[in-house]
Amino acid sequence: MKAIITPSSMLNLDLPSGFIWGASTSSYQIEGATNQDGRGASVWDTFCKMKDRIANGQSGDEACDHYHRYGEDIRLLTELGIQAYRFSIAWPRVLPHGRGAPNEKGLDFYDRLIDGLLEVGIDPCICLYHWDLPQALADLGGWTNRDSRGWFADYAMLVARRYGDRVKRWATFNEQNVSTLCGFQWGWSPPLSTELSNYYKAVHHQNLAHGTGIDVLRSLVPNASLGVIHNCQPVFAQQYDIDHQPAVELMNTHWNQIFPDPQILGVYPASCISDIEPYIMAGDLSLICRPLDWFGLNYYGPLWAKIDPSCGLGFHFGAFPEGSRHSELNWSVDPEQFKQELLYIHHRYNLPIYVTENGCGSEKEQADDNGFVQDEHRLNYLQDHAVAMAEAVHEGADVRGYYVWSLLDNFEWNAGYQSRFGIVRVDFDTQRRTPKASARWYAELIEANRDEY
Ligand code: IFM
Repeated sequence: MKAIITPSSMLNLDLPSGFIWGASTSSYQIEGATNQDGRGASVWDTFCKMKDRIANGQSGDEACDHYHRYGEDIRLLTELGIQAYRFSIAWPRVLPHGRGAPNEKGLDFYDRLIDGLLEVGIDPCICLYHWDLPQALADLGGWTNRDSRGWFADYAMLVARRYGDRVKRWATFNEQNVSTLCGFQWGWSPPLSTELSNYYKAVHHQNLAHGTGIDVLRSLVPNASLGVIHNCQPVFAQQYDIDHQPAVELMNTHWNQIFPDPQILGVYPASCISDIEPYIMAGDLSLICRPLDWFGLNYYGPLWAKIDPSCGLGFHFGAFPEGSRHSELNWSVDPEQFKQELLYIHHRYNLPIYVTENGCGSEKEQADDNGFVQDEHRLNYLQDHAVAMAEAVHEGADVRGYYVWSLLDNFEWNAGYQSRFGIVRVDFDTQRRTPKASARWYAELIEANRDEY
């Protein structure tokens, strides 16, 4: 193993040539303009209108107003020296009813964004689905309807034809585990279902949509680099309590494996196959398991699992051991586990890895009179994880790039605007953007480790 590198602001990580440094965002969390230029409603627009679902009754209606301020956001990316930018397309902005007539003004918006990025040499990476399903499709059963595979394929075709001449890096889905567990099992997010049959249908149909989406992108985007983004974390029994050990296997199946295993290995985990079998038709696995160019890993920290008979799958999030490292949001923090996870994903799936999200949230940070935030906690988190990633690379993990979550403070789903993940502060009254200490640090890190590719 190569020696590492005392943490300092000018950290030299000794990464392979061609390594890219990026930032990630998602459509509903930053765009705003939910009622403008013909955009249709998404399930999150509907959900945010429900009473007591989102902290302080907030919504993504305005968010970071990125729809109008994308030019300023591209300038920010440039000032920070960021080489690659991952964003998602809002499906209902380009297809207001989810299928049928496209919305030219919505398509134009992403043209402007992509062209603006390319003009300043930033590599765009499009994620097709970051949870904002068109409400019109949800009204037809959404992901519980097997037709969702075809809806997704048609949407992928529309945007691949439109942007595939300029955008080469594409992902089908972001964190299918989170959206299906929270939406179809734990009743936290749309469509608020807790029925097991709906959960298994949604899982299988999203897997089918992924495989079909990959085929569509492969056939329409010349020189495409295609992947999928998964939130995989190491799992331990709550507070290392042996009684909760059975929850670890459950969480590994449903959080970590139920999507990547069929997509990359061509099989569902043995522990859930009998539950999902009723929804599998002949040929489905070969539709799901399509060749990929990379694995997108979103890593935040270890998960602690507990047995919970009150929910259908029988497990839930448990508590981390007292006194262990955690963020201001009480998320478990352990950079060594990041290194282990990268090595594990490398060996299990044997694909180049991009870290497509890594970041640290807070509900406590305060800006000074100039809007500046001295976010030491985030800076330390990012630095420790950058070192852990480099160690994983030096031990053999094929990691090709890193995208911080997130460029901007944004709409953090059920937590509204009270949880902030940005390296750039957004004042939501004025929409003023101010890079935080972590953004300055990230810019220095990129400068010290950049490779022109
Ligand atoms: O904000 C989310 C993002 O949408 C998906 N990954 C985790 C982030 C932080 O919670």
